[in-house]
Amino acid sequence: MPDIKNLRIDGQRLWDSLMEMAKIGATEKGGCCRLALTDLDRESRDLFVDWCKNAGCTIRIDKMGNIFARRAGRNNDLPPVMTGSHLDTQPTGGRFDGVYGVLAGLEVIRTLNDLGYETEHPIEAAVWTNEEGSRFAPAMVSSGVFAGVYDLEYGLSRADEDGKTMGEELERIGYAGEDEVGGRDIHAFFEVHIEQGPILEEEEITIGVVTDAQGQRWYELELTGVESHAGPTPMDRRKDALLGAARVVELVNKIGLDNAPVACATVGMLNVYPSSRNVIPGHTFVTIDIRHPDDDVLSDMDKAIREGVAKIAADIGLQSQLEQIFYYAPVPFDEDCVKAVRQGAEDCGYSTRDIVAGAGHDACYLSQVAPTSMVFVPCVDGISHNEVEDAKPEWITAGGDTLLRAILDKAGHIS
Ligand code: HGY
Ligand code: MN
Ligand code: MN
Repeated sequence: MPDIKNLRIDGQRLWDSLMEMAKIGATEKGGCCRLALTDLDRESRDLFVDWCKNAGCTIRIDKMGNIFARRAGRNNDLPPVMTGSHLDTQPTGGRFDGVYGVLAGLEVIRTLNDLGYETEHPIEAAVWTNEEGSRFAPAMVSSGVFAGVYDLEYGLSRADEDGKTMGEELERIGYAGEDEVGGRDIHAFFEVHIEQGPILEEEEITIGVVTDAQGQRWYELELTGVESHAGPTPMDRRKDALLGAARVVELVNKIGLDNAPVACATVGMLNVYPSSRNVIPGHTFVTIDIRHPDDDVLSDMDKAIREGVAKIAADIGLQSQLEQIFYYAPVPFDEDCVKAVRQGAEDCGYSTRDIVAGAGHDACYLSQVAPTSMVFVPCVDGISHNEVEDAKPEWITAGGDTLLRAILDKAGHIS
């Protein structure tokens, strides 16, 4: 039985599993498009469940479609040590965002099986439904229900642009589970993920020890003016909703820059109505995403958005309806779990640095119900939410090795 100091995952097997999974929803440019609760999401879930069953896991699915693949421990009355992430992607997603954290959890289980390692606590590899918040807003909604941030009815009622709800789509793809969502003890939760930013690669650091995650707020803004003819309508008589949206894009960008260097502010969606060349747009729908690691600054940015939008609407003569649809405060991860990640990486000889997560992750909500931390690995050019998203096999292996160590630190390992 190898000493824990020499324990490593099978990096090639993890890489091969990632490439196999990447075939589901593969896009022309080498990325993945598996929107939440589509047939492709079902296919990826089915593959994951098959692989976990082959690894001797029992499978449980809850009412939000969250999947839990469990490897028994010596004492199954103890709460599990859990790891996991998401299989759903952005429309122009990559081969690693989310899925890496899911398959790294499976790789830990496969490795413990190979070694005949028994742990005191059971171990669970989880898949959280609709982490991305792309097809169904907001993001991380199912880990949010699990953590008690949202109730089940809210979660199941999230609808896509065609009005299809998560509840209907879970039924349709056969992942409307029976288990209650959350409300059970988790001994510790770890999520491994690509950084999705440039820091680790630029500094040539292999493992990011994630100490915190920045908070974020999402808004939906409807601007209503008056459709009118692009020809005879004098410029000073227009109530142009697209002009309003254009100024909002500028406003949001300025708020991000005004709170540099860490603030982020993005308009990701802009729908124009009626979107005809010779009609002055009467209506626009705009989404706003702002983030910051300091909750007070995030509040200041919120205030600047509300005041700025009101002024833009008044200047042009538009009606505006601004709704905040998502918010969570910056997350400090559990010190003990952070230490387990740092120690695990150092035991493997990997370079480390502390880092704050710029993206949202299910771990942000799990941290409300379990001691939690994350493991980051670099990604090429820091690019993610893009089909060219890429990572080096040695980075993927390093994150898996670190995850293995952190899990064993918490699960209690019996050789
Ligand atoms: O938006 C995010 O940070 C994550 O990708 N859901
Ligand atoms: Mn992700
Ligand atoms: Mn993502």
